[in-house]
Amino acid sequence: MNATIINAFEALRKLRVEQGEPYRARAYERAINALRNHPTQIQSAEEARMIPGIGESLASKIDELFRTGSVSELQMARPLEELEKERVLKLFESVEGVGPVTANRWYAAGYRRLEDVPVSSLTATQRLGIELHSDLVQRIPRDEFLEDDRILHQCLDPLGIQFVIAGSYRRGKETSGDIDVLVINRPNTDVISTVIQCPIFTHQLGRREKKFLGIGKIRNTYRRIDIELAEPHEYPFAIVYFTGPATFNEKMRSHAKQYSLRLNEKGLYDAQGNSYPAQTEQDVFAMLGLQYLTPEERDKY
Ligand code: DCT
Ligand code: MG
Repeated sequence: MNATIINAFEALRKLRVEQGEPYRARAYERAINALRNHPTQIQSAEEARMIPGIGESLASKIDELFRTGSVSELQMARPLEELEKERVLKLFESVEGVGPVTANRWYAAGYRRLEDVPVSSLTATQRLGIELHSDLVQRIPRDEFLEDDRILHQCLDPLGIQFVIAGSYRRGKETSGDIDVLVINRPNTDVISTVIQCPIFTHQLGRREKKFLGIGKIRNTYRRIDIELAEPHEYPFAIVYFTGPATFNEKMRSHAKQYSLRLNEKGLYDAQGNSYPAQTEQDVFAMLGLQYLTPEERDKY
C-alpha cells in the first residue's frame, strides 16, 4: 500500500541527509512511518494532507508525484548520485588488481578516494597499483613501443630469444593500455626469467609457468607489461590470440565451434582432441575457412 509514495519519500529522506538537513530528513522518516500504518491507498494529495505527520511541504511532493509521475527534485538528484558512484567505481577499478567486486565493496564501505582505503587491507598488487597509479593509468604512446622493442631486441637477440610485441600495438593503435610481449620458448632455458632480466622490468605482479604479469619503467614512466610464453609450434595460434582484440578472439573461437573445432592460444583441435598444425597466422585463418585479416583489420570484427 502506498509504496510509490513511500519509495519517493525514502529517496527524499536520503537526499535530505546528504544535504545536511537532518530535521527535514526526520520529517520524511515520520511521514514514512505514518504511510506504512495508513490502512488505505491514498488517492490524492488532499487526502495525504489529512494524515498526521504529513505537512504542507510533503503533501506538495505527493501532489507532484500524482500529477507528473515523479518528483523533479529526485530526478535531478538521482543521476548525480549515480554518476558519482560510477565515477568512484571507475577510479577503483582503474587500480591494478581491483575488479568490480572489490570496487563495489570499497564503495559500500564508504571509501570514495584511493587514500580512503586502508593500506592494511590491500594486496601487494593493489598497493603497488595505488603507489604507481598516476603512471599506470596513462595510455602508452606508440612511439614509446619502438623504444621498448629496441631495448628488448638489444637484450634478447644475443641470447637467441625471439619475441613479438602484440596486443593493441600490433594492431596499429596510436596508444595502448599495456605492453603485451609474446615470447617463443626454448628448450632447457628459463625463458621468462631471462626476459625479465632485461633493463625495463621493475616489478613482478604475478607469474605462472607460461605467463608473467609485471611492471616496467620506460622513459621514467611505469607501464604494465604482460608476457606470454608459447612453444614454437603454438606460435601461429598464440600470436593470433595475443594480438586480439578480445572480441575478435571470441568470434574466431565461436566460428571454430560451428565446425565442431576448438580454438585457443595453443592450437586448433577437433572433437577427439587431434590438433591441426599451423606454420603461420595465415594458416590459422585458412584452416577456419576465413579470409586473412591483417592485425589492423581485426578491430572491425
Ligand atoms: N585477450 C583476450 N581476452 C581477454 C583479454 C585479452 O583474448 N579477455 C587477448 C586479446 C588481446 C590480448 O589478449 C591483450 O589483451 P589486452 O592488453 O587486455 O588488450 P589490448 O587489445 O592490447 O588493448 P590495450 O590497449 O587496452 O592493452
Ligand atoms: Mg594490451
